[in-house]
Amino acid sequence: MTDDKVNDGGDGPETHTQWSQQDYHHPSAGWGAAISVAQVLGRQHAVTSGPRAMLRMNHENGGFDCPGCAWPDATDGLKLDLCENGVKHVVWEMTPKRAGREFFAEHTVTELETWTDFALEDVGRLTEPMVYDAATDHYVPISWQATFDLIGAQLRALESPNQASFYTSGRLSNEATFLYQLMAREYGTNNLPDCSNMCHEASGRALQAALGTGKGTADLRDWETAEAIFILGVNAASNAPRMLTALSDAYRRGAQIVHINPLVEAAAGRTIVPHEFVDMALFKATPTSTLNLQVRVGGDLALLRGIAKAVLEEARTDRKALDEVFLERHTDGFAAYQKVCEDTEWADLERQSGLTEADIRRAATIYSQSRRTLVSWCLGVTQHEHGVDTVREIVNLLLLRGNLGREGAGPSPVRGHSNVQGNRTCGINHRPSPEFLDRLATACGIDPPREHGLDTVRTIAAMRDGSVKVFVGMGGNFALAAPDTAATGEGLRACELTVQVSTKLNRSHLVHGRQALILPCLGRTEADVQAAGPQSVSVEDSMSMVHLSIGRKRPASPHLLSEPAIIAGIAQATLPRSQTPWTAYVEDYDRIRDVMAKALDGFQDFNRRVRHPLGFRLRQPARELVFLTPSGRAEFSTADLPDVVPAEGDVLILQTMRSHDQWNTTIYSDNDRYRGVKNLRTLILMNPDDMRARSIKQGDLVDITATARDGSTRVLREYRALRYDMPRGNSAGYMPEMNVLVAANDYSTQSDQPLMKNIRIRVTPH
Ligand SMILES: Nc1nc2c(c(=O)[nH]1)N[C@H]1C(S)=C(S)[C@@H](COP(=O)(O)OP(=O)(O)OC[C@H]3O[C@@H](n4cnc5c(=O)[nH]c(N)nc54)[C@H](O)[C@@H]3O)O[C@H]1N2
Ligand SMILES: Nc1nc2c(c(=O)[nH]1)N[C@H]1C(S)=C(S)[C@@H](COP(=O)(O)OP(=O)(O)OC[C@H]3O[C@@H](n4cnc5c(=O)[nH]c(N)nc54)[C@H](O)[C@@H]3O)O[C@H]1N2
Ligand SMILES: [Mo]
Repeated sequence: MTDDKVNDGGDGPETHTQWSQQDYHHPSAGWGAAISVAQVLGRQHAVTSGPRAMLRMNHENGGFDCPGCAWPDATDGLKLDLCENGVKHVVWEMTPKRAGREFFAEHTVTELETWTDFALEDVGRLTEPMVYDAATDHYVPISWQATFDLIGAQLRALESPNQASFYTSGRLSNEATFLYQLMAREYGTNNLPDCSNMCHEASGRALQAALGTGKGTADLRDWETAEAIFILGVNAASNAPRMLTALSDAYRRGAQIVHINPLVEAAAGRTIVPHEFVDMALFKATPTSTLNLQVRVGGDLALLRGIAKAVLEEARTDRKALDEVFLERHTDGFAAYQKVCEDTEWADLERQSGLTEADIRRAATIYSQSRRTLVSWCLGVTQHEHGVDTVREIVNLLLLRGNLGREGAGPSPVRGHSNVQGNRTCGINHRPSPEFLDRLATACGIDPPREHGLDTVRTIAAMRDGSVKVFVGMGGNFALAAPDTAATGEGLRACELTVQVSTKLNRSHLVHGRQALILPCLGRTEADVQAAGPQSVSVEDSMSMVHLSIGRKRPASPHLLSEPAIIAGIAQATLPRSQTPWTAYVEDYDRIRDVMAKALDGFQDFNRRVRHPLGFRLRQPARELVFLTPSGRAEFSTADLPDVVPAEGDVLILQTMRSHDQWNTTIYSDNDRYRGVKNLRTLILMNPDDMRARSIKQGDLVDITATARDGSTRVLREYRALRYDMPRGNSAGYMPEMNVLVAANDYSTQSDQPLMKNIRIRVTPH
């Protein structure tokens, strides 16, 4: 890469140190993590404030919720259950560095475009609102009131509210979320795309169809009592590190732990749990796996169906292989599913899963010997064309043995952002149900639009064709996180106005509309003081626990506003005749919670219940065997087995994933410790035989050409090919850099999720 190249994004810090790759033999977490934490604290000059903040994180009373992943807090509420990546995440927000007005005066936007994404965020926290000045190509300071007036004028001038789109990244609190969707709907649009559209849309739709609730049913206690745990398509050691604690506990009590992943990730090895100080001191590691199955990318449905087929075969001689009472009482469509399994040939299951019949049967034996089975999954399952079908197959398999509605069992998706699940619960949904809208209308006295709005991929298309003219990003980094970096950039640049509510400088501030605003907000760790005093907010974790989060740190700048205050400011400027008490809501968030209690199912008595030490759990009807489906039962599905093996021999399937040292588009370093890689992100991991077949040697520079469904091609040049243990025909590399290769139109017809784990590529020597 040459220095003057305009960055299309994602890069970590510039480094002149030689890259390297070695096998990783150490346990996950443990001392490697501790050392890495120390380095991060040092780099961000947070050696004393960092550890003090950690002690307040995830604490049952008066702490703030870790803004990292959505894994729930320990059920006893007492363990100091921290993880390396949560610490990195918090420290990143608490940096003493600042991106103030002097910084913006020194650098034009054109110059900043050449910076790496690491360098952009590393400038530090944003301190005051800024507006883009086209005459000088600089961002210049602007007052808060002027930003609201500008946005209000622009939104009021649109011909239709549907010409604006309001994106959410899953960082927003429940209270901010509720106000945000209220503002959008009172204004008149359901254009509420969110990061979930790229993440767990498939899970939500599949669980909704099968069980009548779009969420997992298992909680942490179930993780503590399961006899078998299947984990599909999650890199837990990096992305949900606190799962390691659950896995090592499970191993010690003799549970079976099956990892299903094309790569043998660190969580499929052994771990040293960080809060177990004795183990840390003695370097005592606990295994976190009993079986690893290296499925072909996209081959999970075939594997799951193979397990079901084997269990059904077993049931011919052993009636206890199935839970017949459960099937009879609680399910619909079993006979059709049984037939589909019987009709699918082992040869097809082997070819599509990339596994042998013997391996599949091994997993089936574990499944049928366990009385309590839990299945967990993340993006390896969802970011495919057939993501919905695969999640439904997970449910099919669970139903066969009644693994639902009882302890130690059930579906348990690992969600992404710390409050992405809460955002959906509180109304971020471009396809709201009529019941939701009716209740909102009554509780808030508004007349919300009924037609469905735009999601992420449709917002990109609408910005490009000019039908969306205003983009508001409530958190996140849309320019980089969304598919097809070039197309997304084209869309954002075509907008009349782009507004980004952010904590740090990022690519989405540089890829902007004709007018552009940066609105800096408080972070989760910071004190939010309003007229009624210090405010707390609530969040919902992956397992439906809703609890309070309260920041105590002095805000990064006195000019920051909270997200609710920013939303209220925009709403008042946009809706001058609004009857919604925006000011009163911001003065005291209890008032927001009071209206949420009326508008949202399951939130009655919200203010009181959320103040319980560990919060409260949202009711999961499916957990109680109440299925809000058309049949009133849990529904089996009978999807066709998808063909995931490319017909052309030279095509590889590329999956894009996170390194250990990044948080989505925030990149902390160029290392990926558990995969043994140092100082390199522009890489593609390949099977050694696939490299040999293309005359590519370890570390060679290659070009990667992706071919979209419409035949169009996208290229990334000068990536380094590295050997990695994975099925032939597969390859892997990092998001967000590789979003350049994901065609904007290549999204699942089932979930509308971009195919970020299923890109057809050809790799050639550079
Ligand atoms: N530290 C940290 N934590 C995070 C994040 C972060 O960036 N950094 N991001 C958060 C967010 S928003 C999310 S959504 C989650 C993401 O959490 P993950 O889903 O773990 O994210 P990825 O890094 O995309 O990893 C995908 C995993 O699926 C595997 N995989 C790929 N294709 C397939 C397939 O076809 N089948 C199977 N079985 N496996 C496959 C990959 O090898 C990899 O292990 O993590 C959250 N937590
Ligand atoms: N190729 C490929 N692309 C992917 C994925 C993939 O696996 N492969 N994964 C997809 C997934 S699962 C997701 S969730 C998306 C992530 O998409 P996003 O959520 O849009 O992206 P993030 O990188 O998490 O956003 C980081 C920015 O959030 C801002 N921020 C941080 N904290 C706060 C806060 O408290 N408030 C506000 N307002 N802003 C804050 C900071 O300015 C920071 O720059 O990416 C998707 N993109
Ligand atoms: Mo995500």
